Amino acid sequence: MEQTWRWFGPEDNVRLPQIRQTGATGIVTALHHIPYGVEWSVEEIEKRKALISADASLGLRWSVVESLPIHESIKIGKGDLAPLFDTYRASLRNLAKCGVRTVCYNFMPVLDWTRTQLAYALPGGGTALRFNYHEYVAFDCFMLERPGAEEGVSDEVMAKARAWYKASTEESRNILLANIMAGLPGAYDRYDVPGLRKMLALYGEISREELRENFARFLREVIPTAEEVGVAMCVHPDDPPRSLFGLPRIVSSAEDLDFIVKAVPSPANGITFCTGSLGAGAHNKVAEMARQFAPHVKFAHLRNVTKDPDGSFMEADHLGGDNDMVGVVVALLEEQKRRRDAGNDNWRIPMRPDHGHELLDDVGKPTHPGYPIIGRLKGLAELRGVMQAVSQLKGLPL
Ligand code: CS2
Ligand code: MN
Repeated sequence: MEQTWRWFGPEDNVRLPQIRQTGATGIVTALHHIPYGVEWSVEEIEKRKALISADASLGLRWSVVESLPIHESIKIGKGDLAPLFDTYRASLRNLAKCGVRTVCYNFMPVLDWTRTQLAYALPGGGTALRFNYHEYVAFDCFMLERPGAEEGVSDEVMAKARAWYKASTEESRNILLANIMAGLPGAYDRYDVPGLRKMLALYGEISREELRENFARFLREVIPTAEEVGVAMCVHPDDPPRSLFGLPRIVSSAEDLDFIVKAVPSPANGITFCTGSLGAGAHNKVAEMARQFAPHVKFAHLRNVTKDPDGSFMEADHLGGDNDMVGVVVALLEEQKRRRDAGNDNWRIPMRPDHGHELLDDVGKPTHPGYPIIGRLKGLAELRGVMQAVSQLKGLPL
């Protein structure tokens, strides 16, 4: 697999030579300064490419775009969408012209990944990201005051949520809001409570079927262009893989992935297999899903989670947690062999350690939540060991 590393661009505190030291050779990045819905010009793409290859001795290349964001209007499915589809297609053409051919994106309404706690203390020091279901419920019911928020919440969780809220201070409520908003990595849009209410109102009572249809429409609009110019689009799953704030999420299960790949069958209509996002849902068996969807996987995010029975979860060590990481690696390496044997030159799947813990010298350093260097370095090193062992024992190409 191609070992890659997410780099937020020139503003990232992690520098390219440091990335090389982790052993990664592929860079995963995006033009975060370009607002959603604006075309990525060849000039801007070339500028970023030039930064990545400025020091040829590092041997880095721009392997994957993460993300080329989809404008909310496309997800909502209202308004004059034609110019937005045009722009998206133009950006794909420009990326292809510059040789960047794997594009990750997501179709999560309003929020990207969502956590309630960014610095859960680990034994011996260091921190992890957590999603505490009762804190999410407290936010939804008592801060956002969303009508219907209490539906489906057990009495036990509701009691914990109420207790959290009762004991909260203005400061702890503000921290919770900021934590929930932190999952828009690289994006600078953050909502406050009234702003979030306004965004949710734009979606109104959108149903799962409507959101799915808006997604299928997006695929019908852009996949033929992606296929024509040789770009693989790969949708990132919802994190967590369940409805949030009353909004449906439609990239959360095997059934969802099946709907997506069948909506517009094409080699350009692929999946980002994110084990941490999918694995946060008790309904997802990630190794099984990796085997089922292997032919569609164009990019892999490898990390792990530990789930609690109430729906809370925490980001675990990359090889710890509830998900069968070795099983996923086996499935992906087998898929690589299948592609290579079928004569596909581009058989190697880019992978990256997704989030990592904040550890050692990283503690207290400003980074994008989830993206400290040492925790990701540790994750990558562990994953590299698994890949090497599986490859050697099963005779599969690395
Ligand atoms: C990422 C996602 O940090 C993360 O968990 O995997 O935020 C991902 O970048 C987007 O959802 C992709 O569009
Ligand atoms: Mn991910």
